[in-house]
Amino acid sequence: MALRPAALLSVGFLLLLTPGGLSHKGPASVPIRVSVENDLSNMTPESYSSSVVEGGVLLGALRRLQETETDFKFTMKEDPNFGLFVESVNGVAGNEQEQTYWEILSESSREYTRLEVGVGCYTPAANEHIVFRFSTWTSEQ
Ligand code: B12
Repeated sequence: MALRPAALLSVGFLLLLTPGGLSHKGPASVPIRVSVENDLSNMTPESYSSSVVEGGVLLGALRRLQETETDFKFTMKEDPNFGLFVESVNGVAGNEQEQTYWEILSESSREYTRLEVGVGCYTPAANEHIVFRFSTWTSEQ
């Protein structure tokens, strides 16, 4: 049976009245965990919960974390070729002379995988565990 124009209009109004019916909800939020490890300075590891918008980059989660957690802070510098390089986390900065830097890893079942891009490009998956580990680099890296 074909719906008459009046009936179609009523259905349209009902959809508009339904909570969230035709409204644009925006992208979903994806939870992630962020840990900070610094064995070089013998610091207690810290773990935080954050989130990115679906398809969003890790940088978004770090910014959100910095806004909500008083004990999490980070700084970055911009590289002309590769984008954003994390210089310091929680007040500890990498050092050219000492060959230290913040390595970024993804942990799953105690397996650590080094991210292949920086925080401005990496898209975390839901419930991913990102680890910032203060590390030393060698000239081969
Ligand atoms: C050496 C090196 C490093 C050294 C740099 C130390 C130093 N002072 O030399 C260290 C170990 C610190 C490093 C770290 C990382 N690196 Co690196 N690195 C390199 C490598 C092998 C050579 C760079 C170089 O010396 N070029 C010669 C000099 C003369 O040129 P330059 O422009 O001055 O080099 C600078 C930039 O390359 C910068 N840099 C190095 N790595 C990275 C990574 C990012 C994301 C940024 C923004 C800048 C940057 O540091 C160099 C010295 O200042 C390149 C591979 C390549 N072929 O370029 C990868 C490379 C640049 N690194 C890469 C990555 C992914 C990382 C990390 C994110 C790895 C990780 N998961 O931790 C981290 C950065 C984390 C953070 N804190 O933000 C990727 C970048 C890919 C991308 N599209 O983003 C590359 C291309 C390797 C790859 N996967 O193929 N890296």
